[in-house]
Amino acid sequence: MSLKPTLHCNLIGGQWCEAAEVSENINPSDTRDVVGLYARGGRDDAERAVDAARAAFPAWSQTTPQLRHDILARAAQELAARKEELGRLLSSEEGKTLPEGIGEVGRAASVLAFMAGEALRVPGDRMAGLLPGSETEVTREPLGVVGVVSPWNFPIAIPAWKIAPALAFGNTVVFKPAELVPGSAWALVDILHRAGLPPGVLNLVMGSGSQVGGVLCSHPGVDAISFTGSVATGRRIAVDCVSGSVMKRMQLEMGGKNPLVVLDDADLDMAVECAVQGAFFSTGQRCTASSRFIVTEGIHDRFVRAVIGRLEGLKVGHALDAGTHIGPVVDDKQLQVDLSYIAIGVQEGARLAWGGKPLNLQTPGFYLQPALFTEVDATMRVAREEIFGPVATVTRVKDFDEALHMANATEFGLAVGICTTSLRHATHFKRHAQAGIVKVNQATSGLDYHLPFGGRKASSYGPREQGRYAVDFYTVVKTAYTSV
Ligand code: UN1
Repeated sequence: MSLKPTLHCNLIGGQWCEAAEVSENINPSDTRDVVGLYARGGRDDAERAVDAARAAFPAWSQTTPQLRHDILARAAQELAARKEELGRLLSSEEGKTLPEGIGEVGRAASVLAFMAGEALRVPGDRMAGLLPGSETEVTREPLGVVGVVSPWNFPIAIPAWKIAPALAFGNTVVFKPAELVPGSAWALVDILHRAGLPPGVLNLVMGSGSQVGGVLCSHPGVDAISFTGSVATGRRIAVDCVSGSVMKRMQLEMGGKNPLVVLDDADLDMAVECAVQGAFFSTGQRCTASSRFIVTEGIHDRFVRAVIGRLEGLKVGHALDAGTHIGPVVDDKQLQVDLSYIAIGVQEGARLAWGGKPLNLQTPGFYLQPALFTEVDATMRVAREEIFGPVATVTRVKDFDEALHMANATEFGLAVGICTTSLRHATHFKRHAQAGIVKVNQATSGLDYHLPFGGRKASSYGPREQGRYAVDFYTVVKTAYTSV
């Protein structure tokens, strides 16, 4: 038996390839634990991967839907069968709790199974043309090479919901996962590769955003970019995507500052569950997390007391420990961001009603108590800027109208929620919320994989991800006219 730890390589043109550098995948629950060693590719690797994806495209785009279905369905089965093992890997590298990690792998398997079916359901239209005898057809074709750039907070589900539709509709892919979580990405690619993808159809290049991501967004051989990450990176990608000779199609999923409105008539227990689940589980590291609780006067004090009561019962700890409710922050950089915002909130005059302290536990990790700010004015930075950690603010409002206005008064527009028993208010809120996703009596985060996902304003750019709507991004429409 070799003592040398296995190096997980990039996949380029069907070959597992080493790279000039190697990175250690560190467990945020215990920084002494190296989860694995992963190749760290550079610009050359990315360029070779784009060439391989281009070369594979003509044949792959002509494969039958049945073949593409079968490969995705096989991969879905393996992923589902290995969800405990891969959930452990995911939780070890990202820090979400084991049930959350296993749940995410299960979700990725469901995405693959759903998208396998979508390969068989590519829609089209046939209509009478306007000239005598003219027949028209509207068909959809694959785009070409898709660059997938994914974030660290959903290390397997987000790659799955970008890669699976790309492949289902006949595109080839170069995939650059987030540097912090190469393990889940590698496992997903390995499974898809062994499920029968021809060489070059799916390429994996682990490496930095500036090098690998930079090549994908500027290379004329890439037709489209699907990205999830920060607004700042999204904007840079957008500029790169339109600056080259080929203007690339883009799907950018970025930040959120998602409100949860709680009205006087809400079921208090339900509102507290929605708030705590939406804001603090998965360590608040979800672009759909509720970070602004907007609460009407009559329920405000009871709501705050009950949320604090619930937070008191939550254990922050090692992601793999059975009793843990909230895992660590993903890394030191993000922890420092969270702590700096907590300090900013205090300076701005908000009241830190609960938590917000870093914790020293048995294992060295990036542990942070969830933080709840009250007496928050909507103009404060903690109420306006995305923090991406377990930090939420409570702002008191007079009535529903003020709550709705405040919910919409943000540059973001991803997910919004309301807790109410009033059909009138729920309906009005659904109609007037300026967001891609509206939840009534449900946490803002946690989404169904068969429904479209995406936001408005600074949160998103381009067509929706997921469900049947994925076809709009991953195919290009052709309109044919025929006279006989
Ligand atoms: C969820 O809330 O279940 O990066 C999914 C994110 C989103 C996905 C959220 N793109 O947090």
